[in-house]
Amino acid sequence: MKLQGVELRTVALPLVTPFRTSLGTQTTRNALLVRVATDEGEGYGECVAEDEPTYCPEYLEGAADVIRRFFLPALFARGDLDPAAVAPALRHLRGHVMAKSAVEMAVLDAWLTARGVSLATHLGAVRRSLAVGVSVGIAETLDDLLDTVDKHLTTGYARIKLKIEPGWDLAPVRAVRETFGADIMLTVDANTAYEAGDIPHLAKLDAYGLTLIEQPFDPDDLEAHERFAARIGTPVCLDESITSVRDAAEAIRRKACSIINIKPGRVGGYLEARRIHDLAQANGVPVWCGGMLETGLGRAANLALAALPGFTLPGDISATARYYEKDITAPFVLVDGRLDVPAGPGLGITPLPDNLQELTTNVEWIPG
Ligand code: OSB
Ligand code: MG
Repeated sequence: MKLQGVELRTVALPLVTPFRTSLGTQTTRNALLVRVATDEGEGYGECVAEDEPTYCPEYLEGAADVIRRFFLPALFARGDLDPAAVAPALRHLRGHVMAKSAVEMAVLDAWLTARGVSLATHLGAVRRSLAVGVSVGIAETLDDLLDTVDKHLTTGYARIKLKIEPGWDLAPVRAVRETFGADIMLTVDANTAYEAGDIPHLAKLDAYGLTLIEQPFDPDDLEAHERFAARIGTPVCLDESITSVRDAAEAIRRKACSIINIKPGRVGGYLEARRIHDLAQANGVPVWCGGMLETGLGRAANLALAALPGFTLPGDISATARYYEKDITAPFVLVDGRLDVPAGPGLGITPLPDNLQELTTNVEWIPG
């Protein structure tokens, strides 16, 4: 497949309600879309970098810049391109895993669409629909939180994840357990808001039957996660700390986690995500698919990945309506608490031209 040109497009999707985490409050999802044009047809990728480098070092404008300035010249220089060749062709360019993931995703979509194969089939999916979870932001009051959780449980979500931070941890978890009972699947995510000195405090979460505690400490601080995991009965899950299959191997070896959140963008793409899945499965470590408030494109691809056999916990792959009134694709709707895994060629979904146009804030065509 020969790359002929690439379109970089920024879209702005207003959130139905603000999303607050220990990292900040978000009211609009600005997303960078990568459309590759090739001699065999086109494909779409989504870059999950956010506006600011708070979750990770990448940010949206920086991702667009590194794709435009460094990735595309390297890829245009190649005569022939297939999905597995993208990461090796960009390996000499350090970091920028989210930007790399978006480009690889677009090439996967184009290449698989031309061959009539779905991403789910290509990755090795074993399920056609999935029970999914929802990530619940930090609320103003416990009553507001309980209303929100009630609404999500009524909608049919199979797992509730509460965002926590110092000052908003034990009380919200206790309130949700007391109100909705011991049977709901409940997890928490701190997005690195704690320090090793908080271990005795966080260990009190053991009383609430959580399925996992996600990323309490700094991405670099495997040591603190290791100590915490040794101290607490609740499984520790890593998100920000895992940016490659090598990181995953190290974290498993050191027992810094017993569950891994896999986000394709955070690890450089869907193919590396599958390698982490395979490694985790070989080590008996459950994985689940994290989310970055994706548009319908990223959501479609995440559903394909999460249909692999080792993804044994519900992912942060909520229905479109959880975040957006209007998306660039047709909405994903929860039916009996499940989302269908797209079965069509490539991502199995394409943007709706009118929605795309309405939500676009910037477009740039880069010829090969
Ligand atoms: O830590 O999982 C996270 C959103 C943005 C950045 C980081 C995270 C999240 C979420 C939301 O938890 C996941 C989603 O619903 O897409
Ligand atoms: Mg997380």
